[in-house]
Amino acid sequence: MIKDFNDNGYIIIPGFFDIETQVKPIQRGIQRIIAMVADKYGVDAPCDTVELAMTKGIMAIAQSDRSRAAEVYDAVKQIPEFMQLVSQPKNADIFRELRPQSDPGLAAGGYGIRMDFPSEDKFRAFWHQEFPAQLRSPDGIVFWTPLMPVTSDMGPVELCPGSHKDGIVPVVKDDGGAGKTGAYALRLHEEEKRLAKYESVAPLTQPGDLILMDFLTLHQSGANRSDQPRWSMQFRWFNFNHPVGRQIGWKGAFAEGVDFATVLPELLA
Ligand SMILES: O=C(O)CCC(=O)C(=O)O
Ligand SMILES: [Fe+2]
Repeated sequence: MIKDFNDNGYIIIPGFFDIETQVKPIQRGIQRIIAMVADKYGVDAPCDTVELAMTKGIMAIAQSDRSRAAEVYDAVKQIPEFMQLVSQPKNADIFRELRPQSDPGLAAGGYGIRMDFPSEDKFRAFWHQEFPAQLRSPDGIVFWTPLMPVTSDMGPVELCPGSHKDGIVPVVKDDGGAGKTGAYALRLHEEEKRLAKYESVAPLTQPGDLILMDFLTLHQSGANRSDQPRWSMQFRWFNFNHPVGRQIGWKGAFAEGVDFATVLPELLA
């Protein structure tokens, strides 16, 4: 797996997290928050089971008023069991295995729970590398794991195997005509030309499965064309013991209100 990670810039570890003790408590927390938000706004949202709340329930809230779904989005990342999964010692262990001699750090503000709604493009992440969007250190690793089974019509995350080997790619700012802001408004410099060099994969994953991605691997959000949100958790670990990390004082980017271009202007094409 270490070799695969180094060759391809990503690996998938099936069943890395325990469903009963790690995933279900988060799902139940999400169910409770969805029920509370529905109740607050008087939305008739089915929430009797985790499954209902995370499909029809959240859809009913979003359809009543999209900003109410944003309230759920901001709340769910504060579920204690989510923070426990993000910071569990096993994550540091695997980081150290993939980055020998590293001193692992956990990126502040670099963790969250995505709800990718059907046919919504504003929050879709176009092809990108994690480093400009998150900074901290270039040898960071994205941890990505679904909260509901991901099917192909839900637009699984897409990656370009091997693309990390070409190093840091400069970016340009572009809101995609969709009012995108922050990290969502970055595009790769000469995107088409760069992407043409690679194959892409769109792995299907189940709760418990973990995708680990190098901070330099090109990836993007797929397009959700199903009738329910794609739910996933992501968080980032990085290496304190990296010269560029030390140079920039392990600064973060958008997640802490910092424009990466003020930290590393050379990242802007
Ligand atoms: O899940 C997605 O759509 C995008 C995820 C992503 O870019 C990340 O986790 O870094
Ligand atoms: Fe990303």
